Amino acid sequence: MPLVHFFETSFGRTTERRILLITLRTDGPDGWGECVAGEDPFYSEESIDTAWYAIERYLAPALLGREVERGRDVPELLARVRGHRMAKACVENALWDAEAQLKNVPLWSLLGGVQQEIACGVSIGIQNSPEQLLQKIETELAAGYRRIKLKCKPGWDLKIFEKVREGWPQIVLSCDANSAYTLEQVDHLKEFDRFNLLMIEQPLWPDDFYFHAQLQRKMKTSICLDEAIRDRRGAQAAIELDSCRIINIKVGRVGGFTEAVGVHDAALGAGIPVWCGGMLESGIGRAHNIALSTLPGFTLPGDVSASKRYWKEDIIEPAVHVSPQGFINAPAGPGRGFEIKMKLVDQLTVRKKELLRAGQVQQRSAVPD
Ligand code: OSB
Ligand code: MG
Repeated sequence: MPLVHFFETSFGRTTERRILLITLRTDGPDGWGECVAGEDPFYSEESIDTAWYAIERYLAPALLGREVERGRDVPELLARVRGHRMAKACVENALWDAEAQLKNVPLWSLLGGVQQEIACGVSIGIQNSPEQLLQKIETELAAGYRRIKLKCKPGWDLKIFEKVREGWPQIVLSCDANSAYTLEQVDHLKEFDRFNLLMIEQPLWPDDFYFHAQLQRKMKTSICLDEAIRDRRGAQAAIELDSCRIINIKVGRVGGFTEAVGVHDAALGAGIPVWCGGMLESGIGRAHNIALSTLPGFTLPGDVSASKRYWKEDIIEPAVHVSPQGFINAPAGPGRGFEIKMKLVDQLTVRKKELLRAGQVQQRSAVPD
């Protein structure tokens, strides 16, 4: 799916997405999952191709033909496989999706959500010029978004923040480095404190807690961890070490809804605010992010934005809409609360495979390999 506008981070530019979707057949309704892994292993170790491999070879066989009643029973069935969290999340979340439909409740309430209105922010990538960035900010603020997050890296940071603060001294502003700095740049990073940023997201290495704690002691701006938080245990460690004062929760990054709720609970218990991150998802991942964002600890605006910021036509119906005040309403219907546009999904599909339990014969229409 081509993006409406390219998206550039410190690790590269994306112009179109390759997305892996799962339809999970159950005795009841079908559940859908979206794998948020990137096209290349630049954000994390996973990519869309390693997810396909992990699901086909290990994760699907661990579930096929089994009695599994709840989404939250899935992690233990997949636990033998180490890592591959985005692949696991794709499978587990599809089961939650089916479970909520079967129980005839919204997915968000099954997850323990309480907030019917979700505050939305936007993540604005590195642009071709500062002028192009200022133009984008103008557009997003006019659309109602409640927090602007700027991607940054050496050479696209202090000068940019200066220009943005000149135009908008008061807006809620944050930045995301995607691990573009090292501790040798501590004096440079301390300069970020001049711009009244809500947070700096993942300034250092993607697997690090220890040096982030050192940096947090030297900076006033709150550090938020994204890449480094891989599970609830990691969240507890990072909080105890004071490696971060805010956590970005991405359901794919932590391996599924069960663990995402666990990270949320750990943060809520420690008084650490969380928000829902995004991975340029299509509508299915987007619907799942909306559901997660309704949990009580999600007190900061997320990177959960309208479909039209990303796609000419999203694969769900209705498309995700953000109000002029910058909120998304949690859907009232059962399950994910958005229909899949099957015709569009079929048109966009370049490869599909039906995975069956041993001895099962192919049902429904024949599916090419
Ligand atoms: O670090 O939050 C990130 C997109 C791809 C990979 C990593 C990140 C992002 C975003 C975009 O910031 C969030 C979104 O709008 O989906
Ligand atoms: Mg991030």
